[in-house]
Amino acid sequence: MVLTKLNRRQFLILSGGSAAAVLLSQCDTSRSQENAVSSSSNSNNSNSPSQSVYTSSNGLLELDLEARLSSVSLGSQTAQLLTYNGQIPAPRLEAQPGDKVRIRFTNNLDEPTNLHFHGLHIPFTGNADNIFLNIESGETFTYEFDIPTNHQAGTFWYHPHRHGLVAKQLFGGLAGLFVIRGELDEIPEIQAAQEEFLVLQDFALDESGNLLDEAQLALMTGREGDIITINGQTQPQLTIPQNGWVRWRIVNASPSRFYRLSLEGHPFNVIATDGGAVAKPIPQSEVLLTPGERVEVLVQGTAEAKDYRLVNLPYNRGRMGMMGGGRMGGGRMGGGMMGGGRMGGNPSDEAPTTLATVRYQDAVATESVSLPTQLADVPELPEPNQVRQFQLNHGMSPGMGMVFLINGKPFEGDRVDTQVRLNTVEDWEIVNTGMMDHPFHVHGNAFQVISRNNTPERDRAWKDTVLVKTGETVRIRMPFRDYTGKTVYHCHILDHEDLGMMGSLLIEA
Ligand SMILES: [Cu+2]
Repeated sequence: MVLTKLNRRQFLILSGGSAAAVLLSQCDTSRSQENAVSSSSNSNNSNSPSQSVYTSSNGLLELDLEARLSSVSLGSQTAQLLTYNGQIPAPRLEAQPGDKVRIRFTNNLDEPTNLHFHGLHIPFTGNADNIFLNIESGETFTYEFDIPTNHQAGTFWYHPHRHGLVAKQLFGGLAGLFVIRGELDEIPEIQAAQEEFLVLQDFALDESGNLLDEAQLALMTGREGDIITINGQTQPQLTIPQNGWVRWRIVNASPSRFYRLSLEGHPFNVIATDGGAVAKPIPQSEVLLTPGERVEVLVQGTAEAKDYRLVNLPYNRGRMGMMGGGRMGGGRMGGGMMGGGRMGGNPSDEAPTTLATVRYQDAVATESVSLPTQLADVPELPEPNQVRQFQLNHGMSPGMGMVFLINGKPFEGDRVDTQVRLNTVEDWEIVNTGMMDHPFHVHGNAFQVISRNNTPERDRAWKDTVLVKTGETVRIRMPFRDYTGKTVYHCHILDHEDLGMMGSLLIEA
């Protein structure tokens, strides 16, 4: 088996007899190559579905993608989940700057949906990253767009974004990686590292493996499930080359759950955030990943060779009280609308949980590996043309119950909330006056965090989702480049988005 530099140790197998073979038999000659990837790190769970990878070839990434209910092995259970092409997580898509992407998407769910390409700088109108599209059950729609020739390399992802159904569909399992290859991947030290993708998802199932009904979930807090998976597996075993480096490319694909990740005995070296590379590696003992965020870290395998736990540390992101009162005594409101326990909605603030076990494997010669010193030029943005403020809060609405608001208003698709000019730079102050943390996400253009509560941000980085804690003001600086039209910004606790915490952004020439 010949292994490429970028996915050494990932054995490429053309799957026979599966859906992949059916897809390949229908394809024209220009179709992108699809490979089923069976990583040795998945050895803990041999009956999990194979994850496929679609890679562009000759400038074209082309595939069929079908959203449907599928029977999937999840931990010790067989689960009925919402999938793209029957896979949890969905197929990984890989393209390069300048490529054309064509996705023939079929909605075989029993309700409308669409696709959002989270973090990609592509048009947000027409048949590109257009979250206003409504693809009805049974319909097929062809997405087609070009990746700009100057697009950042990075870890992006795709998921449904049909307003009102986003949290439900993501929590059903609909999420996959969209990787743009580029300069970061060419740095020799990074090429030498073992590359792994970690898609973090959580699920809530009944005893028969069916998704829990929404009535059983804590929607106000943001739904969380007690089954946490990495690449569709519960507590998988991951590997690090002894004396070498592993590059973990992590996405939080959960609708509400925060992950505060720490690996016993091993610091993380952050090399990329949502929008691609940072200037140089940033050592951190832990990484907080809120819904929608991505991070890339390098980890060195030079500790004692034994098993280490990748843990999710406690985090209190706040929770809703009975009638929306404030937080009490520096802690959180106890209980919340749905009570505690399994469906209490926020178990992640209680105790560390083990997400995976990490083991050393395949010793690498020590002298051949090192941490890269310089990764990318992250330019300082010019002073803003305009400063705006966005207040995140919640309230009661007659007939609607609890609603989540931006600047006092719940989302309405026909309204334009924020109008900006193309080729300008703006500072947005995101003010959280509510009692829960809200990760704020903007579609279409990446931004840089300038300050949090007036404390300047230490490291310059491209982001598209930023945590705004309760009581906090986060200032972001954003250039509006290349594309005009209407898109959105919203809280990435997707129940909050579905319950109104979204605004529309019109970019005009
Ligand atoms: Cu929120």
